[in-house]
Amino acid sequence: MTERRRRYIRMYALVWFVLAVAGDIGLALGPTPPFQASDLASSQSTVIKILAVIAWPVFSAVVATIAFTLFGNRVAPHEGDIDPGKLRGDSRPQIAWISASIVIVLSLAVYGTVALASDQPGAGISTTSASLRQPASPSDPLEVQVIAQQWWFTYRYPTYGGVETPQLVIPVGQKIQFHVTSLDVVHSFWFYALGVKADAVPLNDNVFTVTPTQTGTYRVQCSELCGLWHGNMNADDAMVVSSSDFAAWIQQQQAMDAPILKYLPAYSHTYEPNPPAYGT
Ligand SMILES: [Cu+2]
Repeated sequence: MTERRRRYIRMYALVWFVLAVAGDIGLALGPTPPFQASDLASSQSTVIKILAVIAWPVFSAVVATIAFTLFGNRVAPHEGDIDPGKLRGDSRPQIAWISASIVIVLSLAVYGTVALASDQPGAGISTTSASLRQPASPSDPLEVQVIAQQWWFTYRYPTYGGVETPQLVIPVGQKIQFHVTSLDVVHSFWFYALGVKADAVPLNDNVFTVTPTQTGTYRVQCSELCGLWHGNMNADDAMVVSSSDFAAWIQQQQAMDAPILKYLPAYSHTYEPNPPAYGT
């Protein structure tokens, strides 16, 4: 290896190292995404941070390689031909590249799978039948149904007589079991602050559990292109409130909804589209 080449590799390593370390310090100490309002959201922030810290040095290596290939490898006319080095037949960089890729990909796959499994025990498509439940004990999750339809969301609370509301209000510190379904096309329920996004599919009951940890007013929106007014399918009035405020609110909703409740279909985890879109 010529002295020029050694200097070149040392310079490359130094630039990569500085880029990687500076970026990683920034990522580790910098602000996390502003979705911290639930148990799920905090663990997602941690996962995103760890993935970013691992990915940044790889990204820096790619950028440094492109920069050095473009600018560092130039040859002045008077220098004549130089040997650029060969990868073929040199197993060291090949083995290093393949082993590093295997280690990074496999460890991220294991980490991601474990994090996902521990966040969402029992999540997925529900097979239980729906029923109007008695008010939950504090340890029981509060069931809240999200019904997507062109082009808004409504919410039903089976614990409170199946009352349906256009606004989402949930109590802080209480485990909430969302049941997401749709009346027409595929939508997606995205409650950014809670760190949850769930597909709303007709005739499917998509279940996930989350415990909100901060009171506040939040945005929910549809994140699946669902027709002409998809862009308007959002609301800034989803609220996480204290349990006494929730009790007062749900009582008020029940009183308001009482005259029309009998016209609603019975509470169910899915609803037949009307007119039926499936079969005849
Ligand atoms: Cu939608």
